Amino acid sequence: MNNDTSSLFDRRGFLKAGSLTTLTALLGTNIVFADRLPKHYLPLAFDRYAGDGPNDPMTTKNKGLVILNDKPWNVETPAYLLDDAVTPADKMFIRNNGQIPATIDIANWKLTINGESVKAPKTYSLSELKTKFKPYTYQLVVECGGNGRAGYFPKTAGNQWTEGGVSCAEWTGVRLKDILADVGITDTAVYIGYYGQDLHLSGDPNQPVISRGVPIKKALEDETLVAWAMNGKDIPLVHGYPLRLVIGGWPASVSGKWLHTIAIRNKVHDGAKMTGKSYRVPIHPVVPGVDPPDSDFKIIESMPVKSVITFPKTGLELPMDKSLTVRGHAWAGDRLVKALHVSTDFGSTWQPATLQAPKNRLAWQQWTAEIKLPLQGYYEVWARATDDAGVAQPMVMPQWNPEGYINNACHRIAVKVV
Ligand SMILES: Nc1nc2c(c(=O)[nH]1)N[C@H]1C(S)=C(S)[C@@H](COP(=O)(O)O)O[C@H]1N2
Ligand SMILES: [Mo]
Repeated sequence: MNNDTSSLFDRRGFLKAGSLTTLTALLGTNIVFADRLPKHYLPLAFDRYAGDGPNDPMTTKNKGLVILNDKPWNVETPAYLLDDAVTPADKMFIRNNGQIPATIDIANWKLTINGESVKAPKTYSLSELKTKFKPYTYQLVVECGGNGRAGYFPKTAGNQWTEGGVSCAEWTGVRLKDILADVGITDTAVYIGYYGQDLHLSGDPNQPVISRGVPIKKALEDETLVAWAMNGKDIPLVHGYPLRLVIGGWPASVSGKWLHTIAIRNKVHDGAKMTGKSYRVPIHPVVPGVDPPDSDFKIIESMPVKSVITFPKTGLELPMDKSLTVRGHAWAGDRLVKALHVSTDFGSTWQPATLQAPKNRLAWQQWTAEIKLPLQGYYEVWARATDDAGVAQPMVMPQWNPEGYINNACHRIAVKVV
């Protein structure tokens, strides 16, 4: 049970009187046998929260997503719900640092390009963006830098993502490089930084929520999009409507939602969550539990090679003598995935899976493997991807880091042959 819901219980693990009122209000009806709820038991309706209003992202999500936090909304997708080649909106994880904008003035939405390294600032309306530049569509992997955090020991603070802080949707928009060519940038440009319209949790409009970016070289890649559509439709509000910066392969925190401004900086961008330890890892490996000074940290750039098993769901019971086709996705930040292997004997032996090419650069790749499980009993299926530089996923926890980022350990599922 997550921290957020544990506050509903008293020290002995029984629902607090006030909590029962809250739960009843959210449900819209009473819990008949509330007095018989076991200790620490949160009714399933809340574990798989159904949503309660127009600005509540869960009203647009399928049941089965897991709420890690609702202030701000952080919702993860269990691995088996990531089975689609292109992640649909209702199965896309949510990571917010502040409040979802309460109102979007779509008629007056503008994108401004400014900063030290533009010849002159320039502003575009949405319709100018859509008509002035050629649109492109790419499938792009968007993975939270904290995906996998739950696998670190000792535990690190933050949302305890397991495998599901990742998506690969089809984004449509214009290339940032085309916009910047139109604006005109100078050769002092080093970095970009985005600004979005979300509000700080405190409600203070002067407090920035998050403003991150990438080096100018990454910003000028073909696949770096200023997008207005996801999977052929308007971007859902919770994922950044009406405009979003989408940069595949790097921590998803660089893909700014509710985008209204991009600054072209003559130095490494210093917006909210660019500095200190945010989205940074120690320069040198550290002993687990040791937190070095900020100056010993570097910004996370390309995400490491990783894969997920999306079928079957962990816990499958398989009749004896039935073969099983296991499948999933693999991705490797700016790199290509070159091979995917599976093991059913805890990593003693590995067999190659069939691996597809990505739809485009920075998209994830589908894989399948036919496995045979010879005897009755408990098995685990492990999947391990290798990138085109020969780097493979670690089977166990990779280098621990104080903020719990970039855990790319192999995904495993349990299968029982009965
Ligand atoms: N404006 C804005 N953009 C943002 C964020 C945010 O809080 N505000 N969160 C970032 C982080 S940390 C992640 S992981 C992704 C999550 O994108 P999603 O909610 O569409 O899956 O959005 C990024 N872009
Ligand atoms: Mo994130």
